[in-house]
Amino acid sequence: MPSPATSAVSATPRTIRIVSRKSQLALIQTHWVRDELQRYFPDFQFEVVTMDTQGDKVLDVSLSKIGDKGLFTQELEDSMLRGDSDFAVHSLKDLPTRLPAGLMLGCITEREDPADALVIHERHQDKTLATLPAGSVIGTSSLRRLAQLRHHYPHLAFKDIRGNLNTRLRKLDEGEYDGIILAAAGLHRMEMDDRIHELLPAEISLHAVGQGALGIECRTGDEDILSLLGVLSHGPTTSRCLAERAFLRELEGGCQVPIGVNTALDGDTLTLTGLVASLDGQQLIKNTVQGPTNTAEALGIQLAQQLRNQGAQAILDEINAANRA
Ligand code: DPM
Repeated sequence: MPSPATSAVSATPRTIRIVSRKSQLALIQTHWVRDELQRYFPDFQFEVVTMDTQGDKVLDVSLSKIGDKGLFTQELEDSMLRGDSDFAVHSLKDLPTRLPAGLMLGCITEREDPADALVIHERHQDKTLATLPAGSVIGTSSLRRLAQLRHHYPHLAFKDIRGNLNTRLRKLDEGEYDGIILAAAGLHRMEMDDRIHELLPAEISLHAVGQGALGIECRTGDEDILSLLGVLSHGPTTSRCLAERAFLRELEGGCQVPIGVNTALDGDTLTLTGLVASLDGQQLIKNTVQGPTNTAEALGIQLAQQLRNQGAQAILDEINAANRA
């Protein structure tokens, strides 16, 4: 990393307020950002302000039912817009693809492994998703995971699970589920890699848009903050995630629709694979596009249009109509 002396920042040293959710994972992520910035900019002071969001409060309703309009972000955004805080650290996958007026995605950090992972109950240590007994109950509230796993493992049963990572792991350990699906990245950040029983390859589960990366949101055009955040920005992750987010935005999807992606970078070539699935897992509509990294967002839009032509629109219309009903 460049030493603090070489990172040219025009901002005058002051106290910067970072707003965060209170969950253990959210705080681990926010504290990592704070500590990195403090190391680069020792003359600034970084303070963390915590808040609950609707997603933390409404725990008895499935994610797909409450919708995704800033479920985990709105209270933090209001705080920035009031001027009570300067930027927010989110799991990028929780940040809607359209942000409120006055706010922007200031920086995307280097991504962890974006794969989904199976955490299994100890009574099944010798099993995998493929070999679990018929009717075994897998916990997830992600329609994306549900649809793909139903497709590949029709012998399994699925049950909603909500709450932060610690709550979900407790519910699993207490025996309510035979296994649960979580993002490997979250487990890794909480130093719980040992709980990962099986990493799901892209052929089985395409991950969520932005999974494994952090998105830092700030006020539009706040040059002081943007110049600080620049040191945490990761070019390859940014290209991949901009393509993924353009794909999701073009499909107008959020938590309520089973949409998955995978991206790879080879030199200057970006490969984006995307999927729209029907809830019953019967239809998986999938395609791949490739092009130069500097056309990342155009690639996302192109892929969305291709999936529409392959029949994805009918699936999306059906799900959206059911959600409105
Ligand atoms: C969103 C989803 C989930 C979270 C839906 C999805 C998972 C819900 C579930 C939009 N946000 O992925 O299709 O399975 O019940 C969330 C997690 C992380 C960020 C936890 C997880 C950590 C990993 C990361 C919840 N948001 O997915 O296990 O930084 O990507």
